[in-house]
Amino acid sequence: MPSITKRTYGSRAAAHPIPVAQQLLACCERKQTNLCVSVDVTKKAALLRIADAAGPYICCVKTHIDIVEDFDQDLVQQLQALADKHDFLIWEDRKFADIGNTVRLQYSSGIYKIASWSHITNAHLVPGEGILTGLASVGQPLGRGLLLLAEMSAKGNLATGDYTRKNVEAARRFPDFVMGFVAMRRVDEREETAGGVAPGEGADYVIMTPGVGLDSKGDGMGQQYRTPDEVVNESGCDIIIVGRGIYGGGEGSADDEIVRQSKRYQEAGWKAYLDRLEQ
Ligand code: 5BU
Repeated sequence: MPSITKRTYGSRAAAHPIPVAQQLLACCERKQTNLCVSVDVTKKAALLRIADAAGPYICCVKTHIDIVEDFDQDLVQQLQALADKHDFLIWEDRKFADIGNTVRLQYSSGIYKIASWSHITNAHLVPGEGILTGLASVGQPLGRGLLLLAEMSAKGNLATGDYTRKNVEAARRFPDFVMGFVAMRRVDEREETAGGVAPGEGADYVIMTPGVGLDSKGDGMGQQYRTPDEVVNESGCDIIIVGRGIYGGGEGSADDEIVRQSKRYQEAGWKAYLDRLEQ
């Protein structure tokens, strides 16, 4: 079997054990996009408008639902309708980081009921593997997938070295729920595991990568940007996550500018993927 970076999204979709990873990879193949738009805005109408404008060019919408000032269940329903209309998945970037019992409640309950609408969510391993048991108890029966935050994009972040390796090892113990990593490179490659052949080695993990920008190198608050080519072709990541590069950081970008930037990142991300397959 060729290494993951040499396989097409379509072939990986067909073989993947986690249904939501199959859906995501198949969507990439179908729409010829590895672009996830990160919609970090504080108004419901702006979130829906950006998701609708970017919709044809993306495989996933990433939300921070707790920053939306006028959140209601209708927002979730409208977002789900857009996901159906445009064929994309929804990822709530919740970054769970508590003990199993607490995250179980945070994931299923409260105002947001994240597990009821978000195909994908993510977690830090800081509390230990109980966080995975807690989240899996809610998400797995619903067919959801989890990303572990093995690395981060921000300058000086502490998700490095042994911590990153521990994330990969923990993922291998939850093969029906952990579908991949937020990471800056292919953290799951053999040489990155702690010696020898780990159980589950060879599993297919989707690497989703923030800190992507074509026009800027940072934001003055620690964010560090790389190009789609650096992320997908040079570093072997699978999905590029772009926020302010698409909607300009405000809520007021015109729809045609959102469309223009979404197309631009889609084309750059897809070209990087084709170049990676060819090399
Ligand atoms: P930007 O506007 O493209 O910089 O937005 C990046 C998004 O990705 C934003 O929602 C962050 O919360 C998210 N992010 C990140 O930037 N870096 C990380 O390491 C992780 C998430 Br994890």
